[in-house]
Amino acid sequence: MSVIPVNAEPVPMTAEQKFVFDLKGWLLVPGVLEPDLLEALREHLYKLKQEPESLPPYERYSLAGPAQELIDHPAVVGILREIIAPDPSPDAYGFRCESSFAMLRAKGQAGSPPHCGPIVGPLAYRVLNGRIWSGLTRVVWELSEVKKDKGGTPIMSGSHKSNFPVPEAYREYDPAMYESYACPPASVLIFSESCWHYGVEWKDSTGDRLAIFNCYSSYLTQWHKMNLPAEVIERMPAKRQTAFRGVWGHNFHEGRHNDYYADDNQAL
Ligand SMILES: O=C(O)CCC(=O)C(=O)O
Repeated sequence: MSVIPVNAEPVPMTAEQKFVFDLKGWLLVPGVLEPDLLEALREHLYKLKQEPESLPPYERYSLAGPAQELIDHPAVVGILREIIAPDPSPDAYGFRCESSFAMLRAKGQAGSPPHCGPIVGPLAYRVLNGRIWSGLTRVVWELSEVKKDKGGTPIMSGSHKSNFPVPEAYREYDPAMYESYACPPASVLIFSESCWHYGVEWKDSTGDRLAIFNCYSSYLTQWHKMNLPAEVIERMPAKRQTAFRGVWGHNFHEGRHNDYYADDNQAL
């Protein structure tokens, strides 16, 4: 895939991407961000990590400033509609962005040991009638080049729908079991949190790993406690705001479906 402008129409998920996502539990879309946006994101992230007071308070978040463009970037909207939920109306997304963090990882630093998210219940991965439900989905924007076996977030492909518990031996990092990837900066990695994955040590001495980790679920489910103030969401376009709405389906009392964001309809 090539660079996709922020104002482009969402790129539909292809049949091949759907096959790969279902098979492995993850998908890599290389080099989709425009160079100017990439630059702005890298600058935002360094400020956020190293001099947050240089940003206005409402921009001190990995979902604010230029990073708010990533929430519904056209490179991921088409995919999220397929693996989480279609838009319930033209003015609302079917997905919610429920948490986010920025990563600046220097050579020698590592993240969490191998782990996975929910494997049963409403946030677990499943497929029915050809429709994917990736209950808890991680979208990682890689803002630095990632070299194979030198960093990134290796994933145990297929573990999102394993029928047997992952043996103890594979709950430690094993490069034969956890698949690494390589990509240029401006790429996006999308994976089911039900996959085992690993915050492996960054081994590249040519630069830090800069990445933004956003997490999504349906407007009907929630894992993470919301931690984004309303003053940040207020600065977003109306449809983007719906990614932060409350978690419910239908209000029989008011005869209203949950397809809007408002002061009294924010995720908790
Ligand atoms: O540190 C990393 O690369 C992985 C972060 C992680 O574990 C997660 O997204 O759940």
